[in-house]
Amino acid sequence: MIDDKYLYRLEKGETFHILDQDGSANELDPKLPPDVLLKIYRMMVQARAFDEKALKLQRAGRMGTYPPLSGQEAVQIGSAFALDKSDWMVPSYREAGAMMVKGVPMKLQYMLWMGNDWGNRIPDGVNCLPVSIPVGSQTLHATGMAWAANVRKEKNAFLCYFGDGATSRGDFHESLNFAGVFQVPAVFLCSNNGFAISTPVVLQTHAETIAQKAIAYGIRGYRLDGMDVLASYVLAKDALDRAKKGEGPTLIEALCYRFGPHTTADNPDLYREKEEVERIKKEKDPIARFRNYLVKRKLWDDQKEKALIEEIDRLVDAAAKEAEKAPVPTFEDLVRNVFAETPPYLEDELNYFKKVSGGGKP
Ligand SMILES: Cc1ncc(C[n+]2csc(CCOP(=O)(O)OP(=O)(O)O)c2C)c(N)n1
Repeated sequence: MIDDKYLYRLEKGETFHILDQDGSANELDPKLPPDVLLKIYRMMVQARAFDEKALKLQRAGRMGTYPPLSGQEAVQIGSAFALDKSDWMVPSYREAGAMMVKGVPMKLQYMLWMGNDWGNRIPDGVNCLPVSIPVGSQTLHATGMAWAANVRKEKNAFLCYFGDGATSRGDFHESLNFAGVFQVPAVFLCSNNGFAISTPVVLQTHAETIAQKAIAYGIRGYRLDGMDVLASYVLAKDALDRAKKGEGPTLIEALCYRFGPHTTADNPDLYREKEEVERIKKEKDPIARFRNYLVKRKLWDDQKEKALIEEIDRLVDAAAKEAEKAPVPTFEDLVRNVFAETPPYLEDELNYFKKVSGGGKP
C-alpha cells in the first residue's frame, strides 16, 4: 500500500507522479522487473501504432468515425497492467490501448470502428465490457457489477474509464454515490484530457479538481499525472488492491492530453492552439518519458526501438487487413446478440423482418 503521506494531498492540488520527462524516477518507483517494464513499453508503442493506423484507415475511407488515444497511452497502459485476469475492465470508447492489454485483440477493435458489430463481441475469458458510447453510462455498469461481486462474495475489482465530460452526467454522480454507500470494489478512472470535444473542463465544473468530488461521496480521491505510466500503474494497483481488501471504491483523476482530435469528425484547431499541442508533444510525450527511463536503466537502445517499431507495424497492418476481411453480422445476429435469450417481442419483429425481406438479409 502507498503511504498516505503521498496520497492525501488534494488540498494542495498536487498530483501523484513518479517519472520526470528526462526519465528519472522518485522514491515511489515500483522497481518492476525488466520483463514487465518492457511489456509495458511495448504496449504503449503498440497503442500508438494502432491509433496512427486507424487515422490513416479513416482518412482513406476504410474506417468509420474513430476516437484517437495518442497522448493518453500512459494512463491507459499503466492502469490496465494493474488489473488481475479476474478483475474487470469497463471502458469508454477511447480505451483501445487499455483494452489490448486486457486481451481484446486489435483485429476486433478495428472491426468495431469499421462498423462491424462483431468487433464488440469480447472473447470469452477476457473480463472486459464492450465499448460504451453513451458518455458516462459505463460508470453505472461498473457500480452495478461491483455491487453484485460483493453480494456474491467474489474477490475481483472493477476498473472503469471515462472522461472529464462524463463527470457532468447524472450517471457519474449516481454511480459514485452508490459505490460509496455499498462500498463496492470499483476504481473510477477519469482521464481528464481537458476537453469534452470542444468544451473545456472549466465549463464542466466550477470545482478546482475532479478528484475532490470523491469527498462528497465519502470515498478516496486522488490526482494522478496521467502522462506517467509508472505512476498510473502504482496508483491504480493501490486502489484495486484496496478495493479487493474490502476498503471500497476510489476516484482517480488522471491529468492527460490527447494529441489528436476528439474523433476523426472533429477539428481541434478551432478550439486549441496548434503551438500548445506541439509543445506538449515535445515536452510531455508519455512514451518518450518512459523510454528515457528505460534507457537510464540500460534496458533500451535505438536498435531495439527500430526492431520493435518494425515488428509492431507488421502486427498492426495484419490486424487491419484481417478486420477488413472479417465476416459481418446478419440482421438476425444483431437481434440475437442483445439478450442471452431473445424475448418474444424481438422474436416477433425478427420473424416479421424475415417475411418482408425475403429471408433475413440486411
Ligand atoms: C449521453 C451522450 N451525450 C453526448 C454524446 C456525444 N459525445 C460523444 S463523446 C462526447 C464528449 C465526452 O467527453 P469526455 O467525457 O471528456 O471524454 P473524452 O471524449 O474527452 O475522452 C460527447 C458529448 C454521447 N456519446 N453520449
